[in-house]
Amino acid sequence: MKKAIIFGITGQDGSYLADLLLSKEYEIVGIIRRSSVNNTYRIKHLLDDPRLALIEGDVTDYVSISSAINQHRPDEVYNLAAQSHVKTSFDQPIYTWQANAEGPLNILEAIRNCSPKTKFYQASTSEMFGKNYSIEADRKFQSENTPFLPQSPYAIAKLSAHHTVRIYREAYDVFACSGILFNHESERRGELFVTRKITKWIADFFHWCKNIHVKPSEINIADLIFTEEDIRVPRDRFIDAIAPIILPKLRLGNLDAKRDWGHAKDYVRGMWLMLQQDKSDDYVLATGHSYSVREFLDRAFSHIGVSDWSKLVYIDPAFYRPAEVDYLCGVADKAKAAMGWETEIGFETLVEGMVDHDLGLEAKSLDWQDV
Ligand code: NDP
Ligand code: GDR
Repeated sequence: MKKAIIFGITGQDGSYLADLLLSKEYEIVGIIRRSSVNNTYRIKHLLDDPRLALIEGDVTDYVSISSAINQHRPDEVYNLAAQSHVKTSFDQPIYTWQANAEGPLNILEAIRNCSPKTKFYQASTSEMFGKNYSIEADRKFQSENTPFLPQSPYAIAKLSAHHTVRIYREAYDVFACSGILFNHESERRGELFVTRKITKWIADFFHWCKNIHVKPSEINIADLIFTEEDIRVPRDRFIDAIAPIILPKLRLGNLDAKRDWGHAKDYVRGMWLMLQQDKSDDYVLATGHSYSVREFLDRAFSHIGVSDWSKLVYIDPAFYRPAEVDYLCGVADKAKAAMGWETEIGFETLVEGMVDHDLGLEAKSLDWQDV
């Protein structure tokens, strides 16, 4: 039985990776941060599995990391731990550096010193490309050959870690891989990332409509009063309304940014595949398709029958970033050729699945009567 340590097991990717490794009969040690609230809800379905052990640790603390690696000497270590919110990194650049740049360095040093045969996966990111892209035959894209031009403290720290991985591979002969992963989402996505923020709000809106006895698909915008920041139901029209009369609008920032969005389940399979290769290397994982936040809104709202969402969204400057990444579209040809990796879950299925999940309709078709 192989043994793996997962840093960041309580996050979106960590939880899916744990599902995958357990399905492959691994023994897993998950490193979790002490927290005053329960931070294991994404892995609650795994907590009784005897093959999973959780121990406390923090990637900024070399002592806890090296002691875990020394004690378990795992076959594989996956570092998914990070301060992963790009906008937050502008407010907390120093902590972001400690977690995202020094954290992986701490883990690699512990591997080099205590368990040099352990294979290592680092969660690199398309954010490292920042403003840069390659162009061929009028197509704009990023691949392993596109130069990096990071646009945030988050991306700068991740780029440092990316180069650290390469140095440990070349200078110390550690089997270390970086996956340059483009955005991947799911029903387990953190609620402050734009996709989940949208699908959660749509579910709130759907239930709000239901409480005022109107289907979202049949809602007459003229029956609602819109102020800049919220939506109201006129009391004279919905005399029996039991819902809150006021619903705050969906507050978003830049709707024109384009992202290459896939499903996290596909991406954790790619992480695992990287560590099963004969040689360590870096790979882009992406779908090859790019959509704007606006297009994500179109798809998500149309799933509940709303075609014009413009009055339901409030553009709030607070959600703009001091520096933005405008366009991401990855080419994962190298991963496909070397490992046979490609995505199985497309954009529509991803978006509709997230909306259905937030509506409480997982695995059911969307039916007004059921909600
Ligand atoms: P999440 O934010 O969902 O999860 C991050 C995880 O890291 C959580 O388990 C969190 O713990 C843990 N963590 C944060 N700081 C520390 C620390 N100091 N010590 C130990 N653990 C810590 O991120 P995702 O699952 O979405 O992403 C996984 C990794 O992949 C991250 O490194 C991210 O930067 C990177 N990435 C993600 C992409 C995506 O689209 N999802 C794309 C490219 C890269 P807690 O639960 O306690 O907060
Ligand atoms: P990103 O994801 O920054 O790409 O990083 P996020 O969902 O935060 O933003 C995507 C785009 O949407 C725009 N946007 C908003 N974003 C948020 N969070 N909230 C809003 O209200 C909002 N309105 C518009 C953003 O400006 C941006 O252009 C994610 C993380 O998972 C990183 O850890 C990972 O490395 C990259 O993906 C690849």
